Amino acid sequence: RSAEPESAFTKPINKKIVLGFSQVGAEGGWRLANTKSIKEAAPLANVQLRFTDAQGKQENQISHIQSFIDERVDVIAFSPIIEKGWDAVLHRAKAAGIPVVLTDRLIDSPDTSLFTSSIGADFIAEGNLAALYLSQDYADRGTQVNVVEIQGAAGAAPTKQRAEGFLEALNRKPRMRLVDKEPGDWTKASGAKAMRKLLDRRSDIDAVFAQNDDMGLGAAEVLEEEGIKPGTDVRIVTVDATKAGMTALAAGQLNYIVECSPLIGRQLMDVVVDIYLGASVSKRVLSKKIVFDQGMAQEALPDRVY
Ligand code: GYE
Repeated sequence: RSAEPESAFTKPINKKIVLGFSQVGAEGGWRLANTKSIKEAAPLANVQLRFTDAQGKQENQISHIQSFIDERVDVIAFSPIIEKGWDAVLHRAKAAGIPVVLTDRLIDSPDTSLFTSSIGADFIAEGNLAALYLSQDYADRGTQVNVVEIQGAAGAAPTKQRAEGFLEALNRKPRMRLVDKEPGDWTKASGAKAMRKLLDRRSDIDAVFAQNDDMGLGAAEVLEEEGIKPGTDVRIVTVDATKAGMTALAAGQLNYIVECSPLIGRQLMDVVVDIYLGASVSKRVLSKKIVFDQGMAQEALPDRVY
């Protein structure tokens, strides 16, 4: 289940294609697996990867992209830390004739000619599924269910779209109510901090939606410290399905995880090679997902590679 989608590797390409890639950072298990997947896929496709790590800062990503333009790489790819503020640098890439591929996250710009393709998950659907699976568990409950949300970093596509998708689906269920939310920054520590604040503000929390596993794990730890059993007294749903998340799910501390696969390296290289050769590529390439419950997590854990 966790293997990457099949593709025609190794690629029959005569020249090394130079790909400049700017990564978000190394904020957690998902990101590390994503980096590994991209680094492993590049040589299989005869792609020479210039990998840079923006350490969570947009200004770093913009200067990486500018250097890739100056070096005249064949293709630029990056995972935009936040949605806005890319137009100027991407116009320069376009003017230089260098195609751009977005990975994982998206940009918010009216000019869709600024990138050739984007590869990643449907964040709105992830949010929908998190709400719908959670509400299943309360189908028989007659009273209001108080749900809180721990969000990812402000301004990022998954933060906005997971929140949107979650609220939209939760609002379809009469007794489910989003009563409070707190921002995090995708890390376990930020999830713990957010959970503490939420518990300080109210004592009637039934369920938590954490926008990624790491933040959900931080929240679970805080609940535990407060004598509240995560997964039982307070139900938790998260997104990602990293090994750490799946371990906690299998142990009953989480209730559901919506998978968001970081293993998109091969899909990226396929698109890069196609663009380089001049073939037409899809504007949007979706990564795969499934939803895990506790039993499924136990089954899937032994083969989990990230
Ligand atoms: O869910 C989170 C990571 O952009 C989809 O970034 C990605 C998110 C992922 O920090 O764990």
